[in-house]
Amino acid sequence: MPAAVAAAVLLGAAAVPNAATATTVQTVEISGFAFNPAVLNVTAGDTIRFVNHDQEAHTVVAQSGAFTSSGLDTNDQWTVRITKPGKYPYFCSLHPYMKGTIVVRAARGMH
Ligand SMILES: [Cu+2]
Repeated sequence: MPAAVAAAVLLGAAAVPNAATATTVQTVEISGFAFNPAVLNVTAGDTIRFVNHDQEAHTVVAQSGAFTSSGLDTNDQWTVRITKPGKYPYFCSLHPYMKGTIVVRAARGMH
């Protein structure tokens, strides 16, 4: 099925040993003008979900430009899936003192 293969490559699933396995979702809670946890360790291919519990809007912007969220109002969620291992420091563009880091380690079998 060429179409399915193309879709898998587009999603970076080619690097995941078993593409049929559901992606792991990890959550960063935004509350009190802070990202919790401030440092989140994930595996390549994981999905990171940001949930804003504040009454104030926030955003999630990678310092490298690797990802940029839309504006998150109260109780809004935004997810990003990262397939490339590395350190991803990010901040809130509305409150630049709000900072966090996502550390992405290689999935098993990628070494
Ligand atoms: Cu903010």
